[in-house]
Amino acid sequence: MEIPRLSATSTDDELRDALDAAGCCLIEHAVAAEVMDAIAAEMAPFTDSTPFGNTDFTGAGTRRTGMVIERSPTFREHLARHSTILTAGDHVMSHAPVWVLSFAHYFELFPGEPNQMLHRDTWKYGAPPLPFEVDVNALWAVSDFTETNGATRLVPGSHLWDDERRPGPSEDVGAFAPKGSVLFYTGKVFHGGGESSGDGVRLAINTQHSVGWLSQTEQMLLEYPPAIAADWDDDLIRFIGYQRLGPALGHWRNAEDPFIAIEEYRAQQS
Ligand SMILES: O=C(O)CCC(=O)C(=O)O
Ligand SMILES: [Fe+2]
Repeated sequence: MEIPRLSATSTDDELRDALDAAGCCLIEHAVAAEVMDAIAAEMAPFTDSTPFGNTDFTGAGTRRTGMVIERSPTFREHLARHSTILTAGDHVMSHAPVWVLSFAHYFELFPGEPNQMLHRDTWKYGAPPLPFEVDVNALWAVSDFTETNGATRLVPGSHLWDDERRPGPSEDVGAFAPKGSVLFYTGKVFHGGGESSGDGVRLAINTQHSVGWLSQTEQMLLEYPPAIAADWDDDLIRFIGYQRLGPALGHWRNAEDPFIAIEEYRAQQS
């Protein structure tokens, strides 16, 4: 199976259908290349001090820089709540009362990096597999994703596999895409970073989105306390976790809505 390819003018139904059928989808030119250049420029001052990966999985040729939501105003404005993210999340996690942004990191994959092990992102939970999807993730092409610079490999359709099945040697396909594109894949889709044989640094932002009743991949409220987050759009602030996370989840103080922490901080500042 191929990765379904859509464009910026494709419909929400086409995105939903692609995610149902393949568990993944590439949307070419979802944002302008200039948006990605601005993000790369905003992240550049922070990357030199980021350590390279120290496991086969995280990759000795890959740097993953965090705090993207604070460090990149352009990410906040153009990517974090992009309409395709909202469509994909609402669709894949339609069973959940709430879903949130769980992770946003800036990935630099350098020449010489080998293939990452094909995996399902749900393995991060270390929990028994669930019969339904609990997350949908995205890789934003901050540079082109090419055959030689480490474009992600995916196994379209593998979201429907049983838990024991593993990809065969030729079941994965490359997500080649121009800068500005976004690749979606559900938590159950087998995928992994590709091998880079030396064609510049592949730049990407990985965002992960999960149901409110699971731990976020990042400790978002610790990273972005009210003193940092209060300046942002209310929708984004709720999206990182300042909200009730289920019918009786996510309490703050006397079972209050955590967004009140933002409102109180704003009141103190004014
Ligand atoms: O860098 C990539 O293309 C994929 C990375 C990935 O899947 C992961 O780290 O979970
Ligand atoms: Fe992954």
